[in-house]
Amino acid sequence: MRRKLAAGNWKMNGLGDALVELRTLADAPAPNETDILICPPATLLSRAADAVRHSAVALGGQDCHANGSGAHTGEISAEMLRDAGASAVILGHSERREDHDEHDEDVRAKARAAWAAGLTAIVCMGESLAQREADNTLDIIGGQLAGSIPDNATGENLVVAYEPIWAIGTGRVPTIAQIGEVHDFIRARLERRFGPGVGRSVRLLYGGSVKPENASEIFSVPNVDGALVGGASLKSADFRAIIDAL
Ligand code: G2H
Repeated sequence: MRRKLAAGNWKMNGLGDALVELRTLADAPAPNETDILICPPATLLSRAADAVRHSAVALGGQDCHANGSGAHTGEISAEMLRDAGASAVILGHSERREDHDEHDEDVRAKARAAWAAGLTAIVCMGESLAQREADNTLDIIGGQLAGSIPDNATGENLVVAYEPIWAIGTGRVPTIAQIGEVHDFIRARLERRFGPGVGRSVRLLYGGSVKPENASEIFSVPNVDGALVGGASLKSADFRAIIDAL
């Protein structure tokens, strides 16, 4: 039985006063069957760790370097994230793939680094609008799955997030049938590659314009085990409503 996961990706949002929202989230009673994760900007991670101490809210990073340490000015290692209080890290988000020219092999190397540091890798993938309109969605997802995820995945160290690029921050959401088709495909590919035990235990998140208003419908789709939420995770009331819809 897979536990539900509500993950918030604050992206490049949040100064110190954003911790008020985090404390509000952490102070409210959490549903037993749902894991809650917030990925704030790295500058807030240590203070966020204080804010969520003794609560059900876990923390994650938004990216990490593939190396453990060294001369990489401006970069953050997986071990540093762990040291600052993270238990997970988002990898291969389309904004990283597009803005920083990250490719599947980069994401795969980062996932290895995350695992070496004891972090769960939340590996993101998704097609562009042009790729969907050309009917290439499953080929694209299949390639990203094969290329971005290292061997030795388990239900504990890996979460896969399906985020169609055209749905991110746009308010456009795929149909239930479209989400279901991709999530079923990802599940089948994971089972084929890692075996049924691991393949069925990896949690699959949907991401892209998840809001309190559409969360219940999205969560009704089989093989959707939760959400990776951007904009709507910045306000604790909105994020709480999404958690409650799971
Ligand atoms: C997709 C998502 C969070 P939003 O990037 O990863 O953002 O919910 O704002 O579309």
